[in-house]
Amino acid sequence: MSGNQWTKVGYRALVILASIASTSQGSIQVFHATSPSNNSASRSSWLTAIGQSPMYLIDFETGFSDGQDIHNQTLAGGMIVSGASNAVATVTSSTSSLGGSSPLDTLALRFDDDAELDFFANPLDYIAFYDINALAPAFTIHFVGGNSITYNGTANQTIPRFTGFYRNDQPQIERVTLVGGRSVADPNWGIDNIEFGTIAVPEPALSWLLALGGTLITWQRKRIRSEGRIGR
Ligand SMILES: [Ca+2]
Ligand SMILES: [Ca+2]
Repeated sequence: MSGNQWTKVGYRALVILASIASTSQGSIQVFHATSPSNNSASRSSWLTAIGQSPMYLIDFETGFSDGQDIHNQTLAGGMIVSGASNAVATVTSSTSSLGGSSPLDTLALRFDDDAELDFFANPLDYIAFYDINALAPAFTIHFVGGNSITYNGTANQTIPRFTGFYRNDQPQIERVTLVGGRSVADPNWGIDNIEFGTIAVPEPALSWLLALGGTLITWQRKRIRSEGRIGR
């Protein structure tokens, strides 16, 4: 190739790199295990993206009882699981009500026939679930301000599968709708280990105080120098 052709190749590579950078920056990030053996790696990538340990974990192990209906109850972090009028959101240890699959640890949340359940919480920066024996769950992420995106999970009828979301530079997440169950001819499924929270940003007042402190120190040093107390 001539020098001119190499220049064109280099330019195209730059354009491609720029487009990759812009797409990764401008949209929500989804971490979905491509196979159950990929759960741990997917969750690690999700943790790296959010940059912290999740603020809240609801794993249904402590403070819940087998058979407890949590539909419309307020859980840790203000989480409310809601849905259609016939919604069933019951804590279970039964593998038969999870299509033969086991909860993570002892207890999980069983959805049964529900076509749709909504997870409401205070606006969130990140949220993750393990779906259990779900044929093809669809996650719709609703952002503050009204926009939403839908992500279709892949079939997993055996081992729980991790799916995590990080809003990136999208508005905060105010609701997640999970659709599965009877609507995809899969009456037995559930979820476990809901992890969610917000990412703390520095308090404006604190940033302002730090800036003011820096200015005062600089001013004090200048004053001391001008008075000849240091630098001789
Ligand atoms: Ca559990
Ligand atoms: Ca199932």
